[in-house]
Amino acid sequence: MTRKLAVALSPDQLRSMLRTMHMIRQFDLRALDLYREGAMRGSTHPYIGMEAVAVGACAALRPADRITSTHRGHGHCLAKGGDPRLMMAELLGKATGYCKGKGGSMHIADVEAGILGANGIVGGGIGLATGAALAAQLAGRDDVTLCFFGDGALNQGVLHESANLAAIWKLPVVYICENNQYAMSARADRFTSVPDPEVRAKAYGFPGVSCDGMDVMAVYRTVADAVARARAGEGPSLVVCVTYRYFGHHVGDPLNYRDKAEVDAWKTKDPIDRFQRDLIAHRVLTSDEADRLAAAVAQEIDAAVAFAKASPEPEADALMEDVYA
Ligand SMILES: Cc1ncc(C[n+]2csc(CCOP(=O)(O)OP(=O)(O)O)c2C)c(N)n1
Repeated sequence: MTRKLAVALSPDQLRSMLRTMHMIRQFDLRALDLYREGAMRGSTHPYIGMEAVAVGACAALRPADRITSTHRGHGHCLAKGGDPRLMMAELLGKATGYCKGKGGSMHIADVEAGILGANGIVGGGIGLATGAALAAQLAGRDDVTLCFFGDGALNQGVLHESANLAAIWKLPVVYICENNQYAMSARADRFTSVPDPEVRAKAYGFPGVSCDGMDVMAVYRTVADAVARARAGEGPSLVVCVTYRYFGHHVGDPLNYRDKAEVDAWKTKDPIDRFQRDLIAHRVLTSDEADRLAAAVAQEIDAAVAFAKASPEPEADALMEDVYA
């Protein structure tokens, strides 16, 4: 039996979501290669395995809506419409990158596209998202801000202060906790007081729900409800997406804190395979079309890497440009 698809989404939108999930996976696989071959400095935190969260959540948005992201931010950026060429150039520290090569993987932002920035500070996006929602409310706009953060950030004090204010002022923000089971090498059940952190929303007087973060349609439906509520002026929500990262915390993680059987068990729920199977079963695309779509994404990633590699380094004179407003 096939599972229900979201009626609110057209076949074109569903195909585009599958395409973006492939894009995120291939982008991050390539980022790992670039790091290992020495083309990239700093670090990279792969989003692989978690694609359904960013794509399902951003499918519930309008172009004028905003997001804040995390240190694991490539997926959020691509799901909100980020250009893989400018992202790849930023990873390689090139002048053509989103931040002219000064930000790198953890600071990609495109304010005009509503991507208010990745963030190296755990929980750093929470205050920004709440402020963006306040700005929208004060300006009388009806845009909504999605705030992505991890299960580790769930215990940062800024969430308490922000959630309380957002509740009092009924701000149009949706807090999306990506529970990928670990914060660095620590298991979420060892540092979070409750197994189902969505219950914490009750303390602020707004809804808290969890969903299967390996199922893009489940994420879409859950976040779409929260976004509709926020847009209608009814205030914030907390959505916990239960998911998993297939790779280490970052590219250099020795991964000595979890066993292969656990990883293999999560991979049987792979969000891309699952969505692709559902779309084929619902005749949204054929399996040949799915193969062609993945191949076209691979070409786009190749082109992004070629663009980044051929781009110039920033000039030394530009060092202080854009640093102070
Ligand atoms: C304020 C702050 N504390 C600690 C760190 C170091 N640090 C970087 S990522 C990370 C784990 C974050 O875990 P989580 O929020 O669950 O996100 P995930 O990496 O699982 O996506 C930590 C502790 C940091 N960058 N910022």
